[in-house]
Amino acid sequence: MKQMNIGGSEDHGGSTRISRRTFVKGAAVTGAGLAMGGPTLRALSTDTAHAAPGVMQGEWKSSFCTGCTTWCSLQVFVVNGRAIKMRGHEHSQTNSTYCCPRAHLALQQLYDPDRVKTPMKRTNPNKGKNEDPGFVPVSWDEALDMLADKIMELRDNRETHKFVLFRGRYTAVNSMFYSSVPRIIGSPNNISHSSICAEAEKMRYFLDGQWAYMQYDMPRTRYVLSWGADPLVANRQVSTALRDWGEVLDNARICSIEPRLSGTGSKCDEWLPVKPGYDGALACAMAHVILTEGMWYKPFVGDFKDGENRFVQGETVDEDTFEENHTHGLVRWWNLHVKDTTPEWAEKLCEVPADQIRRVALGFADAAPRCMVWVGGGPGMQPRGSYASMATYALNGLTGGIDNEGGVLAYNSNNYHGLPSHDDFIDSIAEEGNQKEKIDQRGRLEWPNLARGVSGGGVNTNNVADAMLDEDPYLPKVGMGYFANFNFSCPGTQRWAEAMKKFEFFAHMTTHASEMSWYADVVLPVKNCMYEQWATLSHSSHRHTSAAISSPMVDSIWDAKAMETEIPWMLAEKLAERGFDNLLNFYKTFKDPETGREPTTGEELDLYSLKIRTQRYWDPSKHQGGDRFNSWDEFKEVGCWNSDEYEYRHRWSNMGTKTGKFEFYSETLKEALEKHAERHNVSVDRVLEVCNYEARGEMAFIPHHENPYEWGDPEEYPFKFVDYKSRLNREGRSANCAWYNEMKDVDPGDRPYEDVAKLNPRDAERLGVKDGDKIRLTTPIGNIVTTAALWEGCMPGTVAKCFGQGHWAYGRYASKVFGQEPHGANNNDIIPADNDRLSGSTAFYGHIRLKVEKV
Ligand SMILES: Nc1nc2c(c(=O)[nH]1)N[C@H]1C(S)=C(S)[C@@H](COP(=O)(O)OP(=O)(O)OC[C@H]3O[C@@H](n4cnc5c(=O)[nH]c(N)nc54)[C@H](O)[C@@H]3O)O[C@H]1N2
Ligand SMILES: Nc1nc2c(c(=O)[nH]1)N[C@H]1C(S)=C(S)[C@@H](COP(=O)(O)OP(=O)(O)OC[C@H]3O[C@@H](n4cnc5c(=O)[nH]c(N)nc54)[C@H](O)[C@@H]3O)O[C@H]1N2
Ligand code: SF4
Ligand SMILES: [Mo]
Repeated sequence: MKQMNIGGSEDHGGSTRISRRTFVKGAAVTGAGLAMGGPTLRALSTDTAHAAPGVMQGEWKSSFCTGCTTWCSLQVFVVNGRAIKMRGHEHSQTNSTYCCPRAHLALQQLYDPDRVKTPMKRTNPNKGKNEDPGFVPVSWDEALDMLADKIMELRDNRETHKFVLFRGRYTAVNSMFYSSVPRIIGSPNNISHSSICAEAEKMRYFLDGQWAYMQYDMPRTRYVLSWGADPLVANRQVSTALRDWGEVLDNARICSIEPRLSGTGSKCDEWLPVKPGYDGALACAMAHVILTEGMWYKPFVGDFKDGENRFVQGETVDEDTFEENHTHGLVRWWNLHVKDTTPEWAEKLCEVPADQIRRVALGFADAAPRCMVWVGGGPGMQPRGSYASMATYALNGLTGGIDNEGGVLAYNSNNYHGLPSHDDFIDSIAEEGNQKEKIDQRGRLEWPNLARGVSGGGVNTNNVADAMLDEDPYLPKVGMGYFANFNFSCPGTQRWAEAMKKFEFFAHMTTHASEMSWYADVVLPVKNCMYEQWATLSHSSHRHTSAAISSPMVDSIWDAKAMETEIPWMLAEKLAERGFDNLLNFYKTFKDPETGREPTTGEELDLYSLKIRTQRYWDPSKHQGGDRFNSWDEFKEVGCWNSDEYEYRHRWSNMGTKTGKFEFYSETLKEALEKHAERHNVSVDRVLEVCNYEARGEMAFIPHHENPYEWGDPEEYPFKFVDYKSRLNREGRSANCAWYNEMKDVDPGDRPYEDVAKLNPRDAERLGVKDGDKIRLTTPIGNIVTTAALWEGCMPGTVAKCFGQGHWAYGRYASKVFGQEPHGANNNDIIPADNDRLSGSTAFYGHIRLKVEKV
């Protein structure tokens, strides 16, 4: 009944902004006038009669942000067809009017003079880093004719599986392109970037059934362990965190567990500098303290039947003496591992002092259940990282900080309406092609990729380069890529430089020419989906989901098309001209839900697919909860739908694991691993051996410490590398924004216009390196030259450097000389390609040894 609480003072953190937002929401509910906010906004509105002198006249338009996986709902101030300012969406119950600094960079991306302005084709048949592609402008017709011919050749030769579609970021209608185009053509190869993104963190699935991102109940929490995550800078609640953090600092204790002083670390109570790769030991030691001290949260976990705590260091416990409530396997976890994981044992490994481990563990448990471990990619995205990722997350189970006030919550259920199915448009040629093994080798013995517990359930993005180089299972011939730049974003970039040469034909759909475009045969300019087309994205934070739409709100400057709708429509027309009309017929089923009209152009498909996707919000006959709008026009005006509020504890004993409980001994992982082993006719131990884990036997099914697997001999490569995201990174895409360079010192330890590597002053002194010196960082796979910055926020023995710069083929700021010389250096040139094979995740941390030399 939240919607009806017009002007009420809901407890969202006690700020007055709520009442205004609720007021606006109430207006939508009752269908009354859609007021666009208070007097200040009115002065900024199109209502010229009320505009204050000197105030720019324009309109706040609904949009969302693709800057990171937070996907905030945003608004854009548009004046005379130009976007000039960003803010959070006043109608969202999630980030409200807050946005992070990266939202503003989106304006510079939109108006970047280095955008691709028209389709281009390659004139130099040779491909390679040192081969200028010789791009020349072509018409859309010519570019798509070339692509359609290549696809028809695959169909004629019955080798449609040799078509590959790479996807990075996307919008909520992506399946109509990403899933449907390959399947209708006849290829199993839609390859997303997920495994270079966040799969290891999702190993929480094997404890609580969530193969998903999480939200965090910041206003109510009393203790935060920010673990290999930097919530004020990265991760997936940034705008909400920026709004709520002051309150969290007032009400809660915050500890940052990271090898470097992060943005969040500089705004917290305590920093636990953990040696890279030893998070599993630290987490298990905390669990040991919580159990031996009898501090677990009994209403969630349960207790000894007679109330006597038998968790004594080194002693096994009879499982029958303990009765669990909403958890499973606590005593088995204790007996197999945690009974021995004392803080003193962990200190030797992770270098965090034992008394600090003890104190933090007790403080954390004392706040239970209003406490949370906010697990980021740090502990998990490492070879063998799955088990550390699970170990850090297990503390949420011990303290009941899961699905509870002040704890870790799942996302609110997604309320988008489904899109039409492509099943009726798969012909026999396509069916045959779709049966072929996927190019990324997922599901093979050495690639369990256990997304959602399924053997081969998750993608293997970075392995595609090796698979192509080995032509195993086969060599793809025709590729398309959109919103992706694996030549830059995947560790071991050298492999992609070679692999991309092997495509007979590659089409890159992009706003900016990039390293991947360099290997393309045609470059297709796409619209910026935040401003230039119809689109939607949704996200959860603050116990709500909000889904916002964008629209063609600015005057388009270049000849660009919408990536997931207009371009595939045009391709479908070209294929139909060549006698293959299945894709076009499929898109014709995307009828306007208001009028029943079939789309006749790509623009119409763009609009109708959005209307279908959001139909539950604006069509009362389809309503399934949350904000209620009475018509498309009414929804379009507001542009943002909010779900009902998240209900605490609804997942307790209903977790989506095999037992329905929070599993400290994971029956769910056991089943998944056994199925994968069975598929290959081997034992689970053999799977673990092939996949480079230390665990054998029952250890395979519990969170535990594994020694990090490292590349490079410690004698030759004495340092460890700490890679992380910049506060200004819009993933790999913002480095050509002037503001990015100018304001780079918003990252602690960084410098404007520089791409520095940070060293602890004590290490630097030993090496004779001074601040500002040029240094070479060398790992077993390569080296980069960069500028040294001496910084106490870097643990001795480590080198910390932001990911994001070092583009050699982006724009005028990102590259010194386009196509030749980068500005700064790409971390992925020195990060060896390795994986956490259970999750399928690419490794970015823990395994990278390096040496540092003055040049
Ligand atoms: N600013 C910004 N925010 C973003 C993005 C962005 O590009 N820029 N991208 C979005 C995307 S796509 C994603 S997937 C999410 C990812 O969100 P996160 O998973 O939170 O990713 P990172 O910020 O890379 O966090 C990894 C952290 O691990 C730390 N770390 C490195 N090694 C270790 C280690 O051994 N142990 C521990 N404990 N920590 C370690 C690093 O210092 C870093 O802070 O972020 C999203 N948010
Ligand atoms: N070392 C290191 N590597 C990382 C990470 C890290 O933290 N450290 N982070 C990883 C993570 S979490 C992720 S998700 C990946 C991301 O990596 P990718 O999925 O490869 O995506 P990006 O590099 O963000 O951008 C891809 C390309 O999209 C194009 N582009 C830019 N703007 C737009 C637009 O508005 N629309 C369209 N259609 N195209 C556009 C440009 O060609 C750009 O190069 O990188 C991963 N790589
Ligand atoms: S947190 Fe991410 S999605 Fe939200 S405004 Fe910042 S960059 Fe955009
Ligand atoms: Mo990501």
